[in-house]
Amino acid sequence: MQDSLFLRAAFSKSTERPPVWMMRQAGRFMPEYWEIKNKYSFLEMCKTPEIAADVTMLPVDLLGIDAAILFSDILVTGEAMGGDLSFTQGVGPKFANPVRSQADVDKLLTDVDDKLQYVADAIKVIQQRLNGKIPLIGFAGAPFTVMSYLVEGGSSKDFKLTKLMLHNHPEMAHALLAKIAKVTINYLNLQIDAGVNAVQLFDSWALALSWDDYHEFSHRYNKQIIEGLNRKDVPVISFCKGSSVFAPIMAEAKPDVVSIDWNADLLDIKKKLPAGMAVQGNLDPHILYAEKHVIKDRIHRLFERMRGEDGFIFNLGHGIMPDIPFDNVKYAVELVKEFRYEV
Ligand code: 1CP
Repeated sequence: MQDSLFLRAAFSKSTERPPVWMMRQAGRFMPEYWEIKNKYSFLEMCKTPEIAADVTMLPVDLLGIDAAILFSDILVTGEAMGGDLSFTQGVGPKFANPVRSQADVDKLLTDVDDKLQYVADAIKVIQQRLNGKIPLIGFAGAPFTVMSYLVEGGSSKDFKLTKLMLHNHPEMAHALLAKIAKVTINYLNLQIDAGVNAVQLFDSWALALSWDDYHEFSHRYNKQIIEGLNRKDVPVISFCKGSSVFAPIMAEAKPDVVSIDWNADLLDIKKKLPAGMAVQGNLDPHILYAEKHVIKDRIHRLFERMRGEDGFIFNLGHGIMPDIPFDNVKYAVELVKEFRYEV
């Protein structure tokens, strides 16, 4: 497994071409996903190991990607801590009991490994199905991003209540973030013990934060988490939207890979990181709506830019949108897999 393209690239070893996987590769853009989704609720899918495994395998079988990602969600930690979580089609995730006061924070549980055991069970089933073919990536939400859903009670455009808590009640925000961080360390270690080959920390909404707030309310906890992992030979990928600006700070937490949004020039970012730290990214997912010649041109441009660089995992700058045509995603994966640098 350590010889796989993905793990070699994650540890900045040389590869004949960049490995490819895509954030949200198992999801609504796939007709086969809907065949399963129409029969179960989203949380039932996550909590039934055989179904989670079926969905994890869809992009392995249909797209031929170089790494699988566990089918679950970043919000399962918030649920395990006591959040009343539901996912409704067209509405998205909701917490019916948002965290708005110190009493709400105090009520949240931190000893929740038992409640997340279904994830370990799913990982074991998935690894049997993968049978050593490609690595499996586990993941968790970063404390700031998970906090935003707990405080807002769902998705948000401006994170108004979350930022008000940071600014008016920083001690309350820190108490909440510290609790989520503790749960996240245990949760990712549980995934590592169950057999994932890499882990990714998703701080999707860090871009909402100012430079100082990012240090105080996001980076500090992400660093704690990365330091708390029993990494062994499991690489850690740190993703955030906002990484074009925050990547050098993200690197201080010492992940093996920094996953970059699409705003930055990937090579420029890589040069700002310590030697031996890999990058992942960073195609604008909207390119996958475009015509095939555009997709080809942009992927080849990115590869040309990264020519000669070890430690490059091809991915999108953020997740695949649900209405991106499946054929375009498949075409992009095939392009990457056929690519070889000409000498
Ligand atoms: O294929 C994969 O990537 C694995 C499964 C996966 C992952 C890694 C899912 C399944 N969710 C996630 C992570 C996740 N969930 C993130 C971080 C990545 C990102 O920024 O895209 C975030 C922010 C969430 C929260 C979430 N869960 C949303 C976003 C809402 C918002 O605020 O914009 C949504 C819609 C969900 C539900 C969900 N999670 C996953 C799927 C396939 C779905 C859709 C469920 C359905 O079919 O209705």
